[in-house]
Amino acid sequence: MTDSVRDLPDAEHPLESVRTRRRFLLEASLATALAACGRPEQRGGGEHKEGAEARGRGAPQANVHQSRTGDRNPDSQIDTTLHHAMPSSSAVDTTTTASNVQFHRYDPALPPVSAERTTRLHFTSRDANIRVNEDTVIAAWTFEGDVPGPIVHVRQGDTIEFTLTNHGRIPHSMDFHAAQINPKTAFRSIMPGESLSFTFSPKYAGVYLYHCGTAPVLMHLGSGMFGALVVDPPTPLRKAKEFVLVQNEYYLGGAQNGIAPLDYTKMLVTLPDLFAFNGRPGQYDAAPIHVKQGDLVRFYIANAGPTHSCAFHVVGEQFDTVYLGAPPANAIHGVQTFDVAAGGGMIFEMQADVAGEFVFVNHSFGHGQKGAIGRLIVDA
Ligand SMILES: [Cu+2]
Repeated sequence: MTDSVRDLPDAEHPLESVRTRRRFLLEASLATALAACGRPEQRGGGEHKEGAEARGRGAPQANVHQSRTGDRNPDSQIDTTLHHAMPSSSAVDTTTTASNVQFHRYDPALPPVSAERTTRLHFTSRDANIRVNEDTVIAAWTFEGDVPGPIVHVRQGDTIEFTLTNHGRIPHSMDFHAAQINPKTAFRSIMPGESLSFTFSPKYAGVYLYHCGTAPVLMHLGSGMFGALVVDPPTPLRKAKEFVLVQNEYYLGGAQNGIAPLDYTKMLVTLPDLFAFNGRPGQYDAAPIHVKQGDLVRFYIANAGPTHSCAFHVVGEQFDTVYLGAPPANAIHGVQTFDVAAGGGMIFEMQADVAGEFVFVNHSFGHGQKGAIGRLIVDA
């Protein structure tokens, strides 16, 4: 039970009757479920850094490779069982303190696309303490130790060979919104120490969320397990200064050693403490994004939520083009603000023809005020 609900006796808490029923089901089923999972096994080999490897173009087909333990958990209902055993907040590692956790700015620049047509990704899921601003360090669950996880950049029709290795303390999984694949196998949860691999080929261009899909998804998304995958169309869009912004919400529990867990009960209430672009509230206000006058600026906006939308707006500018779906089609022009749904992604373009300082913001202003805000400096 977290600080925020500690003052309510369990029996009086509105969620507690649900929890009591769940606990009963848990106790009846957890032992069976864990027995079915067997012992975690470490997958050998593999690379731990994002990389690319040419495999020829061919006609890639979505494909799932089971790890050696994979066939023991073919039914994603295991998630439903396991999630009852989860804590109501991410756990704080009390062997460290917030003062040991340094801030780093998350680079919003879209990395260049590889010349190779096959991208091999090996992500680890792992716990990490992240300083999100001067006052706040969170006990996050992450892909690759950061929030968001790495920005991935490929082209439509490329092959992505993906492996997840779970270095966390609870089950995790991976759900790529750019994939068309059987989620019951590819997006299933794996236990700590296990790996799973699957292959897919993005059918459409755009900016797509990826996230942990382990139940309750709200808790895993809300604890930092998300990132963005940018898919270029076969004919590249016009040359531009390109930036990726992933919006998310934070729901903070009571800090221990200055480190705040993420609080599931607050996530259910859906009143966030903080909003952020790329995991750190206001980081691009403190250290703005720079372009030159005359540049075409392209923002890839993905919204991790877990709950609220992002009314993306640039003060003093208009979007010449917003791609609601796969570019270069699905374009609307002359747009002041457009809502990117939780779990969605859209591409926003503006010609930086006026020099100055332009605030970009979630124009649902209570949310902008809580950190979904930054500055674009157009240098003359
Ligand atoms: Cu997870």
